[in-house]
Amino acid sequence: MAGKKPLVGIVMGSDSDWPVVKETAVGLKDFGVEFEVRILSAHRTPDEAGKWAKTAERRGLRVLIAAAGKAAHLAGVIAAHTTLPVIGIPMESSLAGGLDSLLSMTQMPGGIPVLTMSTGKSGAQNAAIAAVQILALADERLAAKLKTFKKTLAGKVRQRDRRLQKEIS
Ligand code: RP5
Repeated sequence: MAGKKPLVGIVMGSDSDWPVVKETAVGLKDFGVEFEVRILSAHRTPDEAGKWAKTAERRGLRVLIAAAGKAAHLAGVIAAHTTLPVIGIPMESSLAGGLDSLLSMTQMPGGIPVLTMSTGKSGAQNAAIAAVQILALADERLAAKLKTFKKTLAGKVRQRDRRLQKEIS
């Protein structure tokens, strides 16, 4: 978001990840959270990826989100270079729907956690909400927005249930 200092840094391994990662950007925008988004690869641009992670904290970022697929090392490499929380989004791939990405991202060695979401758009959406939840620990305005968000979700389910009850009555 232009003009404001980003609090969340999103990084993805390829522009082919963007159609899914866009959901994260939309989610953060919905909560009014400023973010930056970059394409940086653990394998193709390792130096830039490491530099981005190393400088993230002093540039004011508070939560990092990393999306990658296949041998999905990006989130782990980012986590290796920072003490900021790193949320990972495994991208779906041609191998078992992205099981390779999920395992690469989630099977981190002790001491270097990556907070791994599910594959697919719900994972990308949850990455945004998880980042907001972390920021909300020190931001009452965001905490209130999260409570409203949960109420809205519950309201939608109740509405669907009412519709179903009508349909079967
Ligand atoms: C990963 O390899 C990327 O994150 C992407 O999910 C996957 C394929 O990349 P492209 O070949 O489409 O650039 O590094």
